[in-house]
Amino acid sequence: MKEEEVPEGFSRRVRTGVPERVNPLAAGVLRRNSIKSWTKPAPALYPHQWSWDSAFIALGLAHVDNHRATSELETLFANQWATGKVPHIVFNPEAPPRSYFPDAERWNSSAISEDAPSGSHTSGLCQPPVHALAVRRIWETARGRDEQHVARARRFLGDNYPRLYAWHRYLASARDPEGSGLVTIYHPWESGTDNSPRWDAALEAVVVGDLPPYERQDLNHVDDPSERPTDAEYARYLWLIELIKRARCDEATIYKQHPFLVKDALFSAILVAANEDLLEIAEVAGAPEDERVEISAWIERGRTGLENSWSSELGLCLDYDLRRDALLRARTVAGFAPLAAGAPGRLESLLRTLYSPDFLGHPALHRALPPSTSPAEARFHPRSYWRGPVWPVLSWLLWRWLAGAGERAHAEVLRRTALDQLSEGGFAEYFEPFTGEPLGSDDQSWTAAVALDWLARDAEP
Ligand code: 9WN
Repeated sequence: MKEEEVPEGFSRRVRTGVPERVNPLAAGVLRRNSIKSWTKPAPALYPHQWSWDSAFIALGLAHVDNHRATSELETLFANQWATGKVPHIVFNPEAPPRSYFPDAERWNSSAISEDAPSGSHTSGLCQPPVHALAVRRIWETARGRDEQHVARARRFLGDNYPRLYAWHRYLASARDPEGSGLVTIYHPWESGTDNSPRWDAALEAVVVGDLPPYERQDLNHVDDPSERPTDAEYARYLWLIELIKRARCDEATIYKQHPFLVKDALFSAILVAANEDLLEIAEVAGAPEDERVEISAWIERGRTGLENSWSSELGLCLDYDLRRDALLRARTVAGFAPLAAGAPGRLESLLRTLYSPDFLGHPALHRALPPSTSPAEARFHPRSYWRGPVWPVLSWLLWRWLAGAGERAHAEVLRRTALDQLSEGGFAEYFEPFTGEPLGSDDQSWTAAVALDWLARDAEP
């Protein structure tokens, strides 16, 4: 058996439990999910290209195949909208029929909006902007190699800086006309944490109208429907898409009449971190001074926005429902978002919350890894998607933020614990927090990708 080959049943549980085995196995997952120049998030459940998945995938690939990492992002950015928006899904024309819903036909974006790319099919939503983090990782890993790698990466940064800048400018303007420093989302799918209790109150206010018929495909790919959002949630998800299509994806129209309009703290924090990386990329790419000044202003505005989202009562930051003019009260991992911006003045409170029994200090946790929703939340569910399970990509974000905030010892313990989880449970999409049972899809690409990034730390001096 070659190193990266996975015997039957092996993907659910990496039986050896030896962390050194994780590296070739993770690279193997990415190789098997790879289609030409991009990577499926999962073998069957997600047959198209997803935006923030691809960013994480590129970040992991940077360690094993820098060139393939660049093509992952280039394929995604080739489908950028005229507004600068990077679509949340680029549909794969070769995906098996009826494999994912809503599909390209249901979205029909190029027919409804002139801003959509005409030669391909994309969704009309977007997802958190992890891309600049990946581009920076591509640069860092190339710098450790020969001249040729450095020259190619420099070219890649130069070619792609304008696309990243346009993407971030879109988020700072169309998605924040108030200048609050916080990004507005139009759909829970834009948050990437779809059925998180973060969105319950805002979603409950959405009254579903006449929906064209549809058939869910996602339930065919998991063992148990409780691991996925409910039918009631799906009806609302699809109704919101219907409304966005009726608005022809026009931002001003959506802003005026859409029933789900929410300031997303996690998305906004990722944007702050991504803008910090964009500044570095701008430097390498020799970007104009006025653009660098603008990016710095976005960072400052983002920090202020996060500070204004702070809840002293919960020791976390919260999302904000623009339609009902109300904070969305939920204890979820997203509440640690200010850490992404260095958490000035809030670090102590955030660490207290993080290590309290509401999160990592919960006595029943299988491992001290962040449950997506606090077990102390009434709406917590240990098997249901973003309502409780541990998601390795969120552990990765928390790890990076802790390290960035100077909490290196905490970050290191988190990294090792997260690797132990993968070595025991394989590259699942998410994990039951009390038993460690792998849930959702097997062989999830971004889980493998963050493992590669974590393991690369072992090689560092
Ligand atoms: C809807 C691909 C995506 C992730 C999201 C995750 C899930 C899609 C779905 O899968 O969302 O976009 O069908 O449930 O919630 O974060 O990008 O892995």
